[in-house]
This record gives sequence, structure tokens and C-alpha cells, in this order.
Amino acid sequence: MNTNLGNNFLEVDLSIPKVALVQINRPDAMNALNGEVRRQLAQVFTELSFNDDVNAIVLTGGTKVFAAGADLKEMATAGSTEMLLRHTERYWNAIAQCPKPVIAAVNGYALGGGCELAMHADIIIAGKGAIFGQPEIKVGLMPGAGGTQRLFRAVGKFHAMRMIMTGVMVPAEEAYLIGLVSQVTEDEDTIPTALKMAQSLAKMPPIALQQIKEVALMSEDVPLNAGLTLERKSFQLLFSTEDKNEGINAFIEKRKPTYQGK
Ligand code: DAK
Repeated sequence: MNTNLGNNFLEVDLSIPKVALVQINRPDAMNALNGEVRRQLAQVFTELSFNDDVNAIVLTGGTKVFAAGADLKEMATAGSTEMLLRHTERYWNAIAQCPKPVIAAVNGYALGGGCELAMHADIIIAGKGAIFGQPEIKVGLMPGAGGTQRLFRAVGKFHAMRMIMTGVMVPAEEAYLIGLVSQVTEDEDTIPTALKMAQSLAKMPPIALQQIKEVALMSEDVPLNAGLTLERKSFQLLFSTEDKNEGINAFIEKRKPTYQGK
């Protein structure tokens, strides 16, 4: 895969079979998400979505910082029309629509757009020193990429309102308690834990995993009955996959299954 992306704010490591490790690399600005970082993230996630050699993705900012938000310097002089014409929702959508499991491995700050980026993942692994927050209010803004929506759904009204109205910094252990984080590890274990989990996900039947992701995320937008119907249809669909036969036969024959994604 071509990892040379212009200014190269991203590193993509494909050395682990079936797993992609995507790392934001803009240390001078605490991995602040300028337009180019977001464009590169969208490009990489689109490519990985179509890459049959990748079954699971780990997204990280490395060992020091996940991302300190959108690039405030890039937004300093922008007006409404310019912000609208940037259409950055297209970049975020490319990540949100990735059909494969995405694990965020968070160390250090995940603030504003950084916290929102982590919430685009399916699973969030945070180091003990990680800090989450939506501090946009402190610079006269508000969340713009899911902070009033995904955060609200993840942690509920009262935790979300506290975060988005006060801009408070929330340490990893507290983020775990309110449901914003899936697992807390020692800081040095964050990326290895996420990679290990990704390797285990990569061995799961990929079509079933993708159906789980699609149906589970859809449940946020549809009434219960519609969601249950969709779940049932997807469940039935899996009965025409070879992987379902392999999984059940392997169980009966007391052996490990090997899934083909068919
Ligand atoms: N933008 C640009 N540069 C940043 C930055 C940011 N968000 N965060 C840090 N930096 C830069 C600093 O300017 C500094 O650069 P130099 O001065 O050395 O050139 C360098 O990174 C180191 O930062 P500090 O010196 O401040 O380091 P500290 O350890 O003292 O503090 C900090 C770390 C993360 C607490 C602090 O830097 C900080 O508060 N940063 C800003 C955090 C923040 O407010 N984040 C929210 C930004 S607003 C949208 C969707 C989403 C969004 C917008 C639009 N659309 C769909 C349209 C999202 C908006 C946001 O995220």
C-alpha cells in the first residue's frame, strides 16, 4: 500500500497479517487535525476498506498524544462560508463508513476533534494517562464532528452535557467508568493491546463482523422494531456464508475454524 501521502502526516504499517496500524504523525502540533491530516485519514480509510488483505484497523496517535483536536490555527480566520465549503464531513464520513472493525489506541490527549475521531472507532483502548475532552466551548466553538451526538449516545445526557458545556478534561479511568472507553491499560500497553485485539478480530469471520458493525451502528438511528428486523435479516444472511458452515463444523469436529471471508 502506498504510504507516501504528500506531507505524510500518517504512517500505515501493514506488517501484521490482516491488520493495519494507522498512526497520525504530527508531533509538533500535538497531532492537531488540520485539513491535510483529515484528507489523508479519509484516503487511508477508504483504501483500507477496499483492501482484502486487511480485516481490522488500529488507529493511534502514538505513545504521547492521540490528537489535540482540529487545528485551531487553521480555523483562526475562517468564516462560516469557508468552513461550509471545506466540506470536511466528507473526510469524517470516510472513517465512519469503514465496514471493518476499527480500534482506537489512545495515549495522551484526545480533545475536541481528537475525541470525536476516537469515537469513530468501534472499540477504544486508552492508556492510564489518556485524557478525553470536548473543550471547543473554551474557544467559542462547539463540537462539530459528533461530540453532541456520538458522545451523547455513548455516555448519556448528563455526562455528555458536563463534557461539552464545561470542556472538562476527563482522565482515562473516568472515561472508562462513564462508557467512553472500552478498556484501560498501562500507557506502554495501549498500542500492543489494541494490536493483539485486532489480530484476534482479524481471525474472526469477516462477513459476520461487518454485519455486526453495520447493524449495531444502525441501531442508533432506527426504532427498535426496525433494528430487530434488520438484525434478523443480517443473521439469516450469514446462513449463506461458507464461514458459518466452517464455524459450526469446526465446533462439532472439535477443531479450530479457518475463515475465508466467503
Ligand atoms: N491546534 C493547533 N495547534 C495545536 C493544537 C490545536 N488544537 N493543540 C496544540 N497545538 C500546538 C500548540 O499551539 C503548540 O504549538 P507551538 O506553540 O509549539 O508552535 C504545540 O501544539 C504544543 O502545545 P502546547 O504548548 O499548548 O502544549 P501543552 O502541553 O501546554 O498543552 C493542550 C496541551 C492539548 C492542553 C493544549 O495545547 C490545548 O489546549 N490545545 C487545544 C485543545 C483544543 O481546544 N482542542 C479543540 C479544538 S476545536 C469540524 C469538525 C470538528 C471540529 C471542527 C470542525 N467540521 C466537521 C467542520 C473540531 C474542533 C476542535 O477540535
